Amino acid sequence: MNLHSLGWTSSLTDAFASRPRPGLVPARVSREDRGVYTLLYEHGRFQAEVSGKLRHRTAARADYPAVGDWVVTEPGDASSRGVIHELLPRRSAFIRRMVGGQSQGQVVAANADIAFLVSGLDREFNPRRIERYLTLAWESGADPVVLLNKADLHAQPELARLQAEAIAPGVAVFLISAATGGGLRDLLTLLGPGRTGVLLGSSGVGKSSIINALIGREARKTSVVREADGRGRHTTTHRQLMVLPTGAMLIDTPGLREIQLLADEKALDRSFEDIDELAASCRFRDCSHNGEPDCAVQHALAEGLLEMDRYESWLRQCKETRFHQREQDVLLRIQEKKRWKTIQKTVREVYRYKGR
Ligand SMILES: Nc1nc2c(ncn2[C@@H]2O[C@H](COP(=O)(O)OP(=O)(O)OP(=O)(O)O)[C@@H](O)[C@H]2O)c(=O)[nH]1
Ligand SMILES: [Zn+2]
Repeated sequence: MNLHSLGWTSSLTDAFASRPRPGLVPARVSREDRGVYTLLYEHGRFQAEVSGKLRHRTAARADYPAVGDWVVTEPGDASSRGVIHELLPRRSAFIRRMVGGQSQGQVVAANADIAFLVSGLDREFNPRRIERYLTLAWESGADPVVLLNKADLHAQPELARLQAEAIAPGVAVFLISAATGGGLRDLLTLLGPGRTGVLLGSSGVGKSSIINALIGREARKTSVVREADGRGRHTTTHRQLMVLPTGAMLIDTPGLREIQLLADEKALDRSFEDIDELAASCRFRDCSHNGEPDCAVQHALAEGLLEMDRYESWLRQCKETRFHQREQDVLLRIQEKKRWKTIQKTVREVYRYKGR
């Protein structure tokens, strides 16, 4: 296996070259399981752990290696695990907020070229959910593509496609079926050899089934969706990067129970381009579109040019984003305070020492 077929790029060559040390090789994270990483590299795969030094230097959880990351390593052998010394710069990162309301994000998938936003057509189509995933995808740096899976279960799949296209302007929408294999060839054409896709979507939409269909065997466990609420059972418990027979790579992620935004307002504007464009015609530059006079957004709502549901979804996402930014500011201030305390303490100690 050569590095390029794992998605290696010339900017990674440069980043790696600036870390010259004999015996170190680049490798890509295929899986992480309680601190034990499975890495793919030129000569196959090996298991490794993060070096003590790297752990010490890494304060934020998002800066730890994640599935899809490129790392600088010292491969192990049959008797010992390898060591991960450094994380190479990411081209894209899909971040989700941690459970428990902490502001620190967790990287779900790194270095994906395409973010596949998967919905299942067996359930009622949820445009709001797609909008949320879209915002996250724009934020991540990967190109979003909407996958409407289980097309075999829908009476009018083309209608669903039109609906999806309407809420995701400019984004490709694929109708597929992991069960019949329909549409999968187009998906593979899009995701060429050496490229990486990440599958995102609620539990039960068929992410693992899609991978199995593409690999041609049961590489990932799947389970029947519960009848009562149409939800999956969270069969996928870990993230993994899989190499497909075509040479493309796919990262499967456990269904995110609730998607919390860790996006900035720029990404939001991209998901809601229509509202952003309207905003240019509001009387006030900083219009919040929530009652100001001569508001183009309110005008469009009144005229029926903008759907109320979409507007409300936008309002909700704005609120969340702002809430998160405030939270982030508070955290920064606390960190800054701590840093100052340490500096002051050191200064005091130095003076005390000098005074003796
Ligand atoms: N009819 C039909 N059923 C499908 C299709 N894709 C998946 N399924 C079924 O949907 C159920 C859930 O599929 P999974 O692949 O386990 O879903 P998942 O998104 O990986 O779920 P988690 O692992 O919980 O995140 C299984 O019973 C699959 O057989 C499809 O295209 N058509
Ligand atoms: Zn306005």
